[in-house]
Amino acid sequence: MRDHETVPYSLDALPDDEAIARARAMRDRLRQRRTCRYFSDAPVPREVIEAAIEAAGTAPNGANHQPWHFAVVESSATKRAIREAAEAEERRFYGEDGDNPKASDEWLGALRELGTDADKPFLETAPYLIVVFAQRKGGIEEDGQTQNYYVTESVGIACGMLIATLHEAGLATLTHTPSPMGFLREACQRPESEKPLMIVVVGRPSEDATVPVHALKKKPLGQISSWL
Ligand code: IYR
Repeated sequence: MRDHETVPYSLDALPDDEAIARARAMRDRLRQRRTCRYFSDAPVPREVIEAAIEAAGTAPNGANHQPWHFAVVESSATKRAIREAAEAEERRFYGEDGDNPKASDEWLGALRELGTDADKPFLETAPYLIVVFAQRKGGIEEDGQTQNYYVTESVGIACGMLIATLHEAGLATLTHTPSPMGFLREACQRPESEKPLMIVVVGRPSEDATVPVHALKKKPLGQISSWL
């Protein structure tokens, strides 16, 4: 290895049975997570959101440039503006604007089991929208110039850690990806060099919240893994 500054790294070694039990416990908690489309307006402590973003900010990423920005939207006016712009895009996607849908028949067919449509009331109801931006450039100093690497992969992993932490805190989330979503840059006052990646809607499920049965079908271990 080339010369570079280091500090020691160690982890407490766990007995095998404890390691297995912890991995299974984490798996079982994550199995409870659902993508939620029905939110209450019950408030959520800001500190939970802050800690979850800090957790996301520990994600492995290209050259440790940490190419992400999390814009937390709590203002009703901004939430309304995002809802209106997102619904306009979604009406075109689903063909609810009177034109042919932008989505293919196959795509619309795949969504049928989820029951989604262009209506996105949760964008106004939920207490927080975390709009996640990917920084194509900037480096660790956010100088707007330095090249970033593996940006989508890095920000994707960070989003996973964000969602897992929010779930651990007893909150419901929805990853929402209106397409195209360039409007989020203006709504969140972010620079041209940043690419909006997704909106993570955060809050408590409404009392009458449901999830589609389709979402409960998880591929078994034998299907999602192979051992070589
Ligand atoms: N963005 C649209 C469509 C949509 C697409 C996929 I793939 C989903 O898993 C869910 C929805 C919408 O939010 O309705």
